[in-house]
Amino acid sequence: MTTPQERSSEIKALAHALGADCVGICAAEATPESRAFGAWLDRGHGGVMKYLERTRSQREDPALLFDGVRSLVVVGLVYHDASGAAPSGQDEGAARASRYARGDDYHDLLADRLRALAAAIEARWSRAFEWRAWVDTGPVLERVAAAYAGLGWVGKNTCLIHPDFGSYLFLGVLATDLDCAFDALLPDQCGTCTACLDACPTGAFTQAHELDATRCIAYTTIEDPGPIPEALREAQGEHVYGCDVCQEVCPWNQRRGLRVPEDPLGLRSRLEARSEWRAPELAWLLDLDEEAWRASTRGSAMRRSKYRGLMRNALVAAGNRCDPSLRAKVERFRDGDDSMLAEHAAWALARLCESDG
Ligand code: B12
Ligand code: SF4
Repeated sequence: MTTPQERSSEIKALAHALGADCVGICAAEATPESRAFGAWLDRGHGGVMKYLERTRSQREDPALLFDGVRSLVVVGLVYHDASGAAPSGQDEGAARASRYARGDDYHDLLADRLRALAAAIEARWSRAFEWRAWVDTGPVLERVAAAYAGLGWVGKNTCLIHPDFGSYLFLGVLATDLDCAFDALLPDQCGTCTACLDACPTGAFTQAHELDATRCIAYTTIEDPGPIPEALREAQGEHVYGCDVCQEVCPWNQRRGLRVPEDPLGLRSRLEARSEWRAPELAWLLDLDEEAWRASTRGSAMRRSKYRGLMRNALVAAGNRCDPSLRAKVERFRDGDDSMLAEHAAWALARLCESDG
């Protein structure tokens, strides 16, 4: 007869063997932080991300995930790339694409590991059990689950920070009906530091631990297919896909002792940046047609913005570059038949002209 403690230890060992860099287990139940999600939505901070609203009750209370659910096994996969965790020096002419999206799509990679974990658990105890595996897209607040599973603490930038690995860590959840022993919350180690809150280009934090997603560059450049609000365009700078600023400035991602775990299964190497995305040339981006975009984003999380969204983002970056040599590339969009891109191009051209004079 396996005790809950033994089961938890064995599940963790299996998860590590399958490539997880860290793993913890928490109860599938509501917490004060999961309950706070509804109020966040009611304040309008979720913007057009209607999928959050549709699964609101489950996000507020993981006991509603499915009948009989008891334990959430939360795994983390580190995605520091070869350049390390410190801010990447930007090459001349390069725009900025966030780290998480520069390599192969982490959703596929991690979801595959979670399915393998479920199969390994079934094999170990020779019986089927109820489970669901999610990476990002499931109706569960992964950071809250990760904190309760003892993987780290939720920083002021709202990211889950692991004490050894920092916050460049993908999360995935295997929800099960198994009876497990649970891990404990770790202490919050942000102290008095406010580097992330101070550095956010768009002022997206309403307070420590709370983000108005509609102001975040990850939202405006990826999640929202509509126009970038004019008031946020200048602050977007040269970010063309998401943003890492509130993580780059975090001392927990910069310190010397930051660990990059071994990669025996070659998972992390698949997350490493593809050469064209490490420091994407703005001129190259503006020249991309849809077919070339499709080729260079095959199997990448970068598909989410769609071609049109990436071009919109690149036009804003061009407007912020003030480089007259980009004019002809931007004019292509002003004269095209997509009215949203034409408007962004006109905005950029007005700023390119300013830099001429
Ligand atoms: C919607 C979403 C977004 C939105 C909103 C983010 C936000 N901060 O609210 C946008 C598009 C802006 C976004 C941006 C990014 N995202 Co995102 N996103 C999600 C998603 C799908 C849902 C998150 C959500 O529900 N947000 C609503 C708020 C209210 O929830 P929350 O952020 O989880 O906030 C909770 C905590 O702050 C917590 N909390 C606060 N204080 C305390 C204290 C304690 C003790 C505890 C326990 C909890 C706690 O309680 C809040 C809930 O009430 C998750 C995947 C998932 N299913 O969870 C990924 C996820 C959070 N994103 C992720 C990533 C990588 C990013 C980006 C780095 C991508 C990028 N480079 O562009 C940025 C980071 C920006 C930032 N500072 O958050 C990772 C985070 C990994 C990590 N180590 O934290 C996740 C988990 C995806 C994954 N599977 O790996 N994202
Ligand atoms: S990802 Fe960038 S825009 Fe979003 S909260 Fe962090 S610093 Fe601000």
